[in-house]
Amino acid sequence: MVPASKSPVRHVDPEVSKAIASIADQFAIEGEYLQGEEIQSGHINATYRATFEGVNGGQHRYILQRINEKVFKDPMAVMRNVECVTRHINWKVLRVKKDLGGQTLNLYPGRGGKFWVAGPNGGVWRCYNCIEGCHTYDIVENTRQAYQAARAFGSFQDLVSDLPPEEIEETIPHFHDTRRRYQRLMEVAAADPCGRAGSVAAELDFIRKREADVDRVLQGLASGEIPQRITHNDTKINNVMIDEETDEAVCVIDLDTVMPGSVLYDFGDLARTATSPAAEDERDLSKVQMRMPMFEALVEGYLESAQEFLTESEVSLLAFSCKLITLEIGIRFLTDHIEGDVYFKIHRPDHNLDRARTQLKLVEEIESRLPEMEKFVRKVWKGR
Ligand code: GN1
Ligand code: MG
Repeated sequence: MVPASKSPVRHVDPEVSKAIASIADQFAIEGEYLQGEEIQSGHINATYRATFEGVNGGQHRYILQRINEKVFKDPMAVMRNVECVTRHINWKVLRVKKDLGGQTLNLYPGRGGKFWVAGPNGGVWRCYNCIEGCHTYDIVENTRQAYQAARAFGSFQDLVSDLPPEEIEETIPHFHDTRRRYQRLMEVAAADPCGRAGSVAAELDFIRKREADVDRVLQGLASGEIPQRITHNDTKINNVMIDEETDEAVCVIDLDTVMPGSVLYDFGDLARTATSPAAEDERDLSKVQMRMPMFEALVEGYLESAQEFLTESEVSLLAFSCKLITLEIGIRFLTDHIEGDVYFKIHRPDHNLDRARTQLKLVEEIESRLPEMEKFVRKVWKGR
């Protein structure tokens, strides 16, 4: 049995399999289609893995993904960014970082000469190579995975650091604008379109008490104290492929939100998803914890690859960023619950509420450990 820590992959029924085959047919990939599976861990796009038998008998796997156009209002801008980022990373890995010879993400050309094709019912589909010999994890199993994932996201930030900013479009404006996220939650709660706000009064209250936190990084960005950089912006632990034998991080995936931002959001979101032993939607809140050994491994891995470019002001907010981003994602899940589940995919009733509660519990856990976390960051930073 696949342990719960690994992201689930599901068999699909014959009709869906046929649809996957016909989308795959439109991309320049070799061989005969054998089967399709659904990769279920993302909350936004629809993602499938297709297995093909090549002409000389070997099997090759590909990732087919439909961009969610409700979330990404301009899918072409997403594709332009992804093309630019994958090309740049491929160049840099080969010509600058000569040591990183591992697997990288590549788009396959499609019928019509673009890196995307239109689906039968509309929609924009693209095809990536499958990073082989790897898994993604929804829950970190050991400190090596945490260290490796953090080091990989630091390297990723380094790889994209010299992309021309004018080439990168803002695919979702104000993505990590925590003040706007906060305000939007309060507006939605006041409008209460589905009659759900009354039952989440305690959660709303919890968030109101932390209102001052939402401006801290934004103010630093506005004053220039915190540099704006090109960042990943969706650094969940399951967005890094980890070698199933060595636990080495091989490749960062999910490039749709690569945009100008702050490295703090990237580090914070990784800590949100890598420190707790509980799933993002765990209902038993007693399982939600901030595991210090995991946090420490993240700090060590991240500083290993990012210390060259990080500034003092960024490092001083690393621990706080874990609280901030967890609060932000809690706000977003709660907003979506009150609005009637219009943004994140759900798989059961009150799924977004469960996710929001898990985040808020983690915020509390992080708060109780924050001095310890800050002390550890300072120690590693000074000792480097
Ligand atoms: C979404 O697609 P996925 O699952 O990697 C979301 C992130 C959230 C995350 C919460 C474009 O990411 O911002 O942090 O869910 N992506 C978008 O799990 O909104
Ligand atoms: Mg993802």
